[in-house]
Amino acid sequence: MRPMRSALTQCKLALVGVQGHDRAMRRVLVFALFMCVGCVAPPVAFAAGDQRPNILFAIADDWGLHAGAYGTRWVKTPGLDRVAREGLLFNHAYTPMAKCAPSRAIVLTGRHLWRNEEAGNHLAYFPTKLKSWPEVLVEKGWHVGVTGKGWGPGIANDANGKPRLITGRPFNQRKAKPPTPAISNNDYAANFADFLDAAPTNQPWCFWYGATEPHRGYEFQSGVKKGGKKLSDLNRVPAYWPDHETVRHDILDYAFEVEHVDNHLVRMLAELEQRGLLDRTLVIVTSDHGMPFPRVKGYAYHDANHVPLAIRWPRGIRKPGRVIEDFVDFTDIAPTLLDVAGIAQKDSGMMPITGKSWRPIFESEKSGRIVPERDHVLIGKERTDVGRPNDWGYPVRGIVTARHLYLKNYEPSRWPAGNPETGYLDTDGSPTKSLILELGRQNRADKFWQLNFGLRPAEELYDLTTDADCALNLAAVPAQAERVAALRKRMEAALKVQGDPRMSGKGRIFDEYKATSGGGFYEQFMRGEKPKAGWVHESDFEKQPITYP
Ligand SMILES: [Ca+2]
Repeated sequence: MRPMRSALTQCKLALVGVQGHDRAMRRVLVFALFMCVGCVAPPVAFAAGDQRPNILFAIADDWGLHAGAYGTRWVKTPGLDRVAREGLLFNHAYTPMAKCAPSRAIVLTGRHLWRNEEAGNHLAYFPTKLKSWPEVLVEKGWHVGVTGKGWGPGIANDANGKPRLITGRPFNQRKAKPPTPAISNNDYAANFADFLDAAPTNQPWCFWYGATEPHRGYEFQSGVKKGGKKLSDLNRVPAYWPDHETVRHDILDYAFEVEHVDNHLVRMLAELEQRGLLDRTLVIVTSDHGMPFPRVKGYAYHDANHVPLAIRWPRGIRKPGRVIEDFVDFTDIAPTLLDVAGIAQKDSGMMPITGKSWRPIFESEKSGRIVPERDHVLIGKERTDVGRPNDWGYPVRGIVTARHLYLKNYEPSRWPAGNPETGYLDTDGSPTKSLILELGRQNRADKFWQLNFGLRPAEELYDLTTDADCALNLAAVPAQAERVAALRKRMEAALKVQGDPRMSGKGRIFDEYKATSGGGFYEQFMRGEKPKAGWVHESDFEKQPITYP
């Protein structure tokens, strides 16, 4: 679904009143004085003077861990690669929830989905009490803007029912002819230039670049026909999909859209360089979650939650060019940005933040593991798309360590990808999905259909060192029983500390929150009505009941 594009263009609210202007001005003057008396600027930002950076936050839609900097041969990403080369590349960055709206809510609040109430779901009403860091920056006098997709899909209104500018004031006027009709006509980089033109010179700014690629749809075979790629460029296909020409095309079409995202990033970096702003800007490049393919987007496997992350900030990052092995996640973004903006969490008006600032990583000179306690992340999911009876979700919690992924599925009798008769709505329609569904119709024991659409046991365990694709569940192997119990215990202890409703038998609340659209889909469909689900294909709806082997 791409509802945010239209939602954003409809959003015509003016920027809310800029406060704290005088304070920002005073800081600029203090900094100017500091420079005038002949001091050399300190190498890191957290020393004396106003070194608050500008912030460019680039977040793609559904871009997995595929970039030149990560060794992917079939996608060209000079923008991300440059940010990594001249900054930091994170090998273990995760979203705790691999679906657009709940993932972005975690980015904005610094709190896991199980602490974000309705915003833990997809198609959600964003609670008024959850303030976002862009809203805080606006209050503190920053110039804050967004192009493309901010938070969504869902509804974020204030207490008076007025739409909130949760990621800043929209800059979407500039359009360009896209490389394929499936790609947005938003000229993101030109809109960034408009934003910079509108930025006052005496205050820092923050820009959210929310590309709507590589979200589906794709122009089929555009990777080969327009991107100059070859099917043989793919060195492998993940073990959970068939290595079929259709799947290879689908992956390369995704790659072509990734390159579109990166092209605009390259232009934005050049724009900053040309204006002499690049080195005083903190650039973060990431994605809300993995690929919009079966068993990835909307799931809780490694490829779903593992995201690209590169950060460039010459004034705040020591010894650029480092590769970081610490486990970091999206709850860390809010505290990091408040930290670099010089805003204490207690002065932010935000609900208590779970994550921790990346400042120790920025200021370290080490590569590899830096902060010892960053040795795992917690992940999970509640309701994503509609389509199950009673608008139920598929609740999961999990823990990722350097060696393992452990998952607990709380309702294993439910269909993980959504009900078959209602088109497996938790998985976007795609050539890969259609192919695997067809394999399932020919044989319900087909391993690909089972892996992508079949029922799951209550617990899953994967050894990431031998099975990064998470295709071989070890949870039922007797030799693993102790490990399963230890990971479950560790995960549940951490979730209890956070007050996760699932840990106190109140997890049903996530199923009871109303969806902003599509609620009651299953019941309407079963009554013979034709509720809309534009993100799947007509052929995704199973006509025959599933006879499970
Ligand atoms: Ca997304």
